[in-house]
Amino acid sequence: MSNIGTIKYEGAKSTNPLSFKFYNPTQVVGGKTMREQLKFAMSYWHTLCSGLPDIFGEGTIDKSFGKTAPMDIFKAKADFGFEFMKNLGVDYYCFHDNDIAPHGKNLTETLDNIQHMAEYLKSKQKESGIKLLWGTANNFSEKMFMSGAATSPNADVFAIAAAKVKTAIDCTILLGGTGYVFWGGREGYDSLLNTNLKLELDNLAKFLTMARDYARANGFNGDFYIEPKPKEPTKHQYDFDVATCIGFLRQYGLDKDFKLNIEGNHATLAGHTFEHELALARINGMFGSIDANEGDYLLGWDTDCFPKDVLTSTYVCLDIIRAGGFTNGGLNFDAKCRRQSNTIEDLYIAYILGMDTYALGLLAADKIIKDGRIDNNLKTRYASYTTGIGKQIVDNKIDLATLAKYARDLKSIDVQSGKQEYLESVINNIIYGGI
Ligand code: XUL
Ligand code: CO
Repeated sequence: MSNIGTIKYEGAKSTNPLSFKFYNPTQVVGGKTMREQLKFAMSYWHTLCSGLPDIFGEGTIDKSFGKTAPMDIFKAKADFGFEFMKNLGVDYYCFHDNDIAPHGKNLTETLDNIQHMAEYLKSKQKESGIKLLWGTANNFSEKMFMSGAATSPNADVFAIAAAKVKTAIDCTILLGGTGYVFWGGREGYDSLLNTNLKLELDNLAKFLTMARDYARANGFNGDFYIEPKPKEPTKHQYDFDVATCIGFLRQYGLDKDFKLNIEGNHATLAGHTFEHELALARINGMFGSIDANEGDYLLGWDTDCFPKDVLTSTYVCLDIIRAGGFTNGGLNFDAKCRRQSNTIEDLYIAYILGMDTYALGLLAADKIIKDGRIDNNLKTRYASYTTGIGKQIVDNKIDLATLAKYARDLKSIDVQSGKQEYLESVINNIIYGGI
């Protein structure tokens, strides 16, 4: 345990690193408190498990929390995690099956350990009021998953992955989780020379369908999420981006039960902005949950940095508001400290950074909406579709030949400026106007 106590809101003038400068949980923004709007969640894996290794070196922080026996270590992780969330006022958490319990000698022992620890987490939830946002299964770390899980060429691996997902779903239901995530892990390929693309994609859909049917039959009425990511670990991940996932889910009839868990760093790896992915999910009714983190402009992989970019958090919050806020989803910090930030104090400060960044984003997004200049410009830009020929197009009341005749009779055409720089200056004005 650390000796760091409750983190309080002290305002922007505070220089206390262990205080919120902008996140004021009880402050009402857009009709709800910041706490209700942002629904912050702790990622179990980064926060309680990762010792911060990189490919050139071992971990720099010990996360065994002073214990040596495997089960004691995992209980201590949970104890620390719940104290950490309570101190920060983080109301939710997310976990993979293997984050919460030690591996056993075989699959059955491992699954029993996970079930056992889920009971322990249930008692921790009860005494703290903290809730589970979503659960998932780690079907990518162990050697047997080297060629995928649901898309493994080996049917026994498919079965083991199914057993793990069944237990992870059971635990999610036990803990009252409102979401269940599938991040593809190693569901993808490196070479077509050894890959049966059609069978792998069909199998992936079959796997998700079985998981959906099992969970629904056992009382899970939350959302399933696919978490898109274009590459890493494989060269071609099947869940490349939001558009790819939506196409896949619709093709296999899964779009009624599945939404998307959208991660900032995954979006940029796919060559998109975070807000592009969110907006595309929203307009397709698939906006679910968020893994809030960011990449590093100079590094081309999933660096999982804590969010610090207020412009991005502003655009993300604009989209959350436009989606009507979170329902079953929330804002999970799928983020880790840099390898050199290897103290518990760094961990607190990293969450404070992330929470303040999103508080600023929410405040700015609310101002942008109330200011109205961005929305009004958008309305004016598309005004030609609200009357006359434009309205007929929108209402499906016109055909190609009639349009062609209309076009031939046009005397002049005036396409207005897109005013991008003006709009960007409005955003700067709203965000930084108070400096
Ligand atoms: C990997 C990643 C995962 C998922 C859950 O890039 O984001 O941690 O969020 O499996
Ligand atoms: Co993630």
